[in-house]
Amino acid sequence: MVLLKWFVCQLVLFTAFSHAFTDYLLKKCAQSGFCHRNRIYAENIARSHHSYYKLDAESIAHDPLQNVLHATIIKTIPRLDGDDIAVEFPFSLSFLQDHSVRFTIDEKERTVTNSSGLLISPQRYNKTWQHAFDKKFQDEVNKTNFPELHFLKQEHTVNSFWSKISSFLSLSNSTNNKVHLRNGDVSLEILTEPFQLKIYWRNALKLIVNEQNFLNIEHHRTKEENFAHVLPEETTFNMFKDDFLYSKHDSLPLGPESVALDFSFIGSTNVYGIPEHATSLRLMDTSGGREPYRLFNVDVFEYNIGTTQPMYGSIPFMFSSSSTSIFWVNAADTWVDIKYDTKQNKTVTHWISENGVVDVVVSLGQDIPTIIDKFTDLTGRPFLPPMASIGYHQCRWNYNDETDVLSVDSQMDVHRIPYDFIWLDLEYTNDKKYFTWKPNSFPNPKRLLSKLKKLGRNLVVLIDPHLKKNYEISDRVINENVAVKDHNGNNYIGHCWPGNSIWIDTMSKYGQEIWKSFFEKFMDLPANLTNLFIWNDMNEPSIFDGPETTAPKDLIHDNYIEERSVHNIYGLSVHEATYDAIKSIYSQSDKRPFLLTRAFFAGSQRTAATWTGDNVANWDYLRISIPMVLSNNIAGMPFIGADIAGFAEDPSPELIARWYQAGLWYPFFRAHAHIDTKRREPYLFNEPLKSIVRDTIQLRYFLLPTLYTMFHKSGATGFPIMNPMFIEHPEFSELYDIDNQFYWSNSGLLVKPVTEPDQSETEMVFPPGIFYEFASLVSFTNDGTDLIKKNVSAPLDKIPLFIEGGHIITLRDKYRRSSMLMKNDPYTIVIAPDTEGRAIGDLYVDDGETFGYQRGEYVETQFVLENNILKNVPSHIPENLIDIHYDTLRNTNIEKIIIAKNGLKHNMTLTDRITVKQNGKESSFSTRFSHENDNKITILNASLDITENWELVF
Ligand code: NBV
Repeated sequence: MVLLKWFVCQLVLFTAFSHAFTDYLLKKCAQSGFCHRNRIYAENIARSHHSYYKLDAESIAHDPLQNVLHATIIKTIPRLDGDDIAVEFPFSLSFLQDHSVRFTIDEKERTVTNSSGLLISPQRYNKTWQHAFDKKFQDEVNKTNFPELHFLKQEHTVNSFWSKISSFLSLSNSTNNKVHLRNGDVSLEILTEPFQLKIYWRNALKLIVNEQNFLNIEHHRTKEENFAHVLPEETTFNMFKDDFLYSKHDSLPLGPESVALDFSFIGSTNVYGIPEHATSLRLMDTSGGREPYRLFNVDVFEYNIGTTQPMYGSIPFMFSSSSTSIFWVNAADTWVDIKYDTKQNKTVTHWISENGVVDVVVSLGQDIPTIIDKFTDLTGRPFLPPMASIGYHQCRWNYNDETDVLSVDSQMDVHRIPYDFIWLDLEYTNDKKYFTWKPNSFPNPKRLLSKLKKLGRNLVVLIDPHLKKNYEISDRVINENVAVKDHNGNNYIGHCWPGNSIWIDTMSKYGQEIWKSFFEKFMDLPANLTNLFIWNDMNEPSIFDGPETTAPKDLIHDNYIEERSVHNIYGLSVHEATYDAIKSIYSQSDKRPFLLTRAFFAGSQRTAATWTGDNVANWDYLRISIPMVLSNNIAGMPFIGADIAGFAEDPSPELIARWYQAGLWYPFFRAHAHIDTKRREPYLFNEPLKSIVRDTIQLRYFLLPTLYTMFHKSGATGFPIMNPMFIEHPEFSELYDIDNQFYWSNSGLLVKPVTEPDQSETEMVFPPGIFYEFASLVSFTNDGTDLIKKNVSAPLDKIPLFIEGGHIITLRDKYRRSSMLMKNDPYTIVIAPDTEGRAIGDLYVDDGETFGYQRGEYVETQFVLENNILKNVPSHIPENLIDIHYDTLRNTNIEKIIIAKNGLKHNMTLTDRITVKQNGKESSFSTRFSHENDNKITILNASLDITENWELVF
């Protein structure tokens, strides 16, 4: 019996971990030289209270041309003989146009003495910003290392001592070791000894830089000199070697190079951001021996949940609930420690990167959307995806051949399941050689594309940056000398899907051109075929025989740059080069590209969507997908989803239903499955599952006008699409760690997907106000001033979904096979008044596929309900409306109006005529309406054009 119990226990344990990622492949902080050294340094400094870094007050100067304050930070290494070593670090500080503060700390020219054979640049890499910042900043600053962007005007000068920098800064009370600067609502103190920055917003202290004195820059020294260059608080662990089993061949040509700094967020014990991690939305405290969060792009098949381990993408952007953010502009391997200090109401964070420079942008504002707005202004707005790409994507590893694809295509129609994109994974290639098609399975890709095109459907194929050795494409890469090199300068050869492979170096301009030329040939299609798009997988890069599943850090990129310095932006460079290629190939038709990338960095949102990688078909992964998608949404990269219903393993029918119901809210809505799983296209399911999934996908399609409007909003301001509760209601601190319930942008749609088995109801939390159950518009009111919790019904065929009073949303609610076929459909609006009888809603419409919107070819309008009058207030109508209307925008009429009666101030009674005021004239139309229940009135035959001003009097 005991033995049996033991056996069962082992079995349970084994199955529990059988699909976990093999942890031991990845370093823990204690196994990573620079992470461990900095943690130890921080621990010792916290005890010794020493500081070795001061800013030389005499060195402060203002560069009027660049509008940058320059100074020198000096690190002094004490020596017993009194002959202290002083190392100089140039410091710069500037204000961006939006009043964000940017500062950098570099190391003065590094001369490498034993340069024999050194193939890499010894200077610290300081160009990450060029990849992360939006192009509009690039052009302005190409001439300088550290861009000035835009600067403040002189306000007033108080202290003449500092007049040399006063032409752009307003200074007050400056003393020898303290400089005060003011710029709009932001003010700043530079403390010189020890070096520290204090940053205020409207006179409230928000952030202290180097409060803990964790600033540490491992300056250049040789192995021989090292002894004299180490501070008493430092350890020399793995400074010149790496003894981690999988990376022990790292040649570490420049020895220790790390940069580290602490930031204390004042007045907040909630911090968010730094995706990608499979953890809660509110970041965890990592003190007390826990692992720091790590940002290092790696391939983590069946990743572990609840850990701070690195994943496929990295966005080094973090903000606090007190609306203060930091963007750590560094693409090297990075670890972040977080310690919440509830006593002092602050959060101490410690950022550690393996090399590069300190380059930080601090933004402050009145609320979190402002902070995200600033971040996406700097790093670029999320691209406006083609309308079709926010529909449903059907993917699988693999659809085997043309017949298979076309049969999925037609079966979806037979079963009335709309979809827009079908995907071809790895196996469509000829022997895993990208830019080729398997000849017997896909003999005629053009034929396939033109068949899909008939219903407006699209095909995505996978193209990865690893290229099989010895074929036309890889040969060209080698001949053109644009392959990534090993540390000896030879073309690096690693193992990936095709066997021995080389990697395209898209960090090189010429490499990008060569990459583009491959697409030009591969996508050489008739002009009317513009429905082929690309998926860049494995671009962390994933390397099977590489350390930690990725590239050796001593590989060499263009310009003698080590992989170590640019690791987290390599994936970005791959997908940007791919995007540019597709854009130029489709330039004739002006089509917007769609592109999916697995690896990402800050700035990836400009050109690509992403997903949460290789999850598993179980409830834990469904649950974690929500905070993961939310985290990317608040970090400027909203176009993300998770594989539905789990990539690896076979999901149960219940899990499938619940995953689609959750996935419909992901901005990127794609089903995907591992090659070893059973087929699970939705039409294969038995009832009632098939109907549940079909209704869910159809609901997504009905909501497309609202979702597209959200994408537009996000493209203008970075506003999250899956939007955490605390962003909409920051006044309730209880919402700061809620990550299983969320809003859809600012539409008022409030959802709590069911992520547990066997549920017939679930508990939701509601702020004050009136809430309508979406399908029935049955309402309830929270008329208190606090949050309330309420159980809501959630049987398997129901999504707990409400619309908050005060909102109007727009639908196209007729079933069509694809989004393109909805273009001629009229709109339906749903009005959910607040307790005062008011409601408001935005609608953005363009052709859904071209860049025409950038030339003003779009309609933007707002519906406003007040005093029983519904107004349409267009804010943008294209000049050439008539021309484009029938051609691309198609139907702009509202046909159906659904009103939640209970929220109306005056009890509305429907007469059979409704008055419309338009162009100073009054008319009325007789209505056909359905009075479905006491809560809902549906006007069925309105004919109101969204491009015109009108008022509807109920
Ligand atoms: O190309 C095959 C898969 C793909 O289906 C998946 O979505 C990617 O995340 N790819 C990874 C490579 C291998 C996965 C085991």
